[in-house]
Amino acid sequence: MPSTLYSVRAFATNGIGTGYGPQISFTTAADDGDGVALAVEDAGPNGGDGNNDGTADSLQSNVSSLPDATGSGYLTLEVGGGCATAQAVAAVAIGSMPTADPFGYLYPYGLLELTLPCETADITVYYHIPGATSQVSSV
Ligand SMILES: [Ca+2]
Ligand SMILES: [Ca+2]
Repeated sequence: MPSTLYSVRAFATNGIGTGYGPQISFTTAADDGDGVALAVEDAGPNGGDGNNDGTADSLQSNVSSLPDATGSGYLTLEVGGGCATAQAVAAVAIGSMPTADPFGYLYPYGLLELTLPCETADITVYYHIPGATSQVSSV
């Protein structure tokens, strides 16, 4: 969603007439479209730049920083490889998997769910978890 200018003004009417409050205007920040609230990304690791590329993740539709589903810390998801954006990014608990993992893997920091508007992508996940080794995975 692009940034949007809003103007609001309060008014009250009684038997004497109508009184108006001051007009107040504010501009909403542009949403980068990845499904993670700007404030959540801005509160992320490294001053809101979880992939440490020098640009706030809240300005990058292909980078999402959000708390993991277990409350352990933040995860940063980075989409590349010709896919320019991730959508509807969310941290989900392992219990939300439709079927049990047939390989028996453990997911100590839950799962990330996302929608990609492309067929293939390189996905990197950065783990910002106290006591955990930062890990990069590409699929
Ligand atoms: Ca970044
Ligand atoms: Ca983002």
